[in-house]
Amino acid sequence: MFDAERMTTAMCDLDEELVDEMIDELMAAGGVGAQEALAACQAGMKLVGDRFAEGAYFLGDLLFAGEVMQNTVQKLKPALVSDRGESVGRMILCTVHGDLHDVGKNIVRAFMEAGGFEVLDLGVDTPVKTIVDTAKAENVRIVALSGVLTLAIDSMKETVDGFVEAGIRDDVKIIVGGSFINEEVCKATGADAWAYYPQAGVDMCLEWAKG
Ligand code: B12
Repeated sequence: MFDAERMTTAMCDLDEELVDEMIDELMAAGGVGAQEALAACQAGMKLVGDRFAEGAYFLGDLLFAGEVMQNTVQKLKPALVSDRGESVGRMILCTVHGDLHDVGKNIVRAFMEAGGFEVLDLGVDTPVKTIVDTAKAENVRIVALSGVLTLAIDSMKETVDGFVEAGIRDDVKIIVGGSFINEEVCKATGADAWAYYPQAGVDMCLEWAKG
């Protein structure tokens, strides 16, 4: 049976070898428990962040943790998401300006693509103007914003305001997501919805895509 606690500890200790070994073993056995493994890795990343905040880890450790997590997600991907094979529409996804974190965004992208969306991924630290201009130029009606820094709340609000100023707020649906997002934060940003779990985000966007 998959040992979630061991996985969390391995991720938190940045024991790349053990993380790889456990994920390879799980995938070789058919990928059963992939969702649980992802959650265990995320819990490990949270502890990495705590160690950084306490001064026990440094920026290089965060970077390395990000790489290990990205690799892990790539390996788990086939077991996490199943491709619908049909396009349900296009959407914009990005990390908001001031925020360079993209591990979570990339996981969301994988889920959105598996849900049938063609994702215009604008990357990280994305200026409001880029998002609004792309939505206009590409006639995209669904926008998903990611962020994990506290300052991302302001950036999300500025992005929503950017759509208001451009006179197209009513033409788009905006969903925000990230580690600190909740109902209250969502309201403060002026977004239409929020989600923590990528699949919940997909379900919301699928509703919107139906029109
Ligand atoms: C790895 C990491 C980094 C890496 C990022 C590498 C990369 N390619 O992304 C690097 C080294 C670049 C980094 C830099 C910094 N970091 Co950093 N980082 C982390 C760490 C340890 C893990 C983040 C992560 O990848 N988590 C795993 C993913 C899978 O989880 P997730 O991002 O939450 O995403 C999930 C959900 O939130 C959701 N989701 C995410 N987006 C969306 C969007 C939608 C639409 C939906 C539906 C869902 C959704 O789905 C995802 C999958 O389940 C966190 C710790 C933490 N607690 O988060 C700190 C953390 C976020 N970092 C922090 C800090 C302070 C920094 C720096 C300021 C450090 C510095 N002194 O320079 C810089 C900021 C750089 C910048 N301007 O962005 C703080 C933030 C504090 C705050 N309140 O703002 C944290 C919390 C660490 C801490 N405890 O102090 N970091």
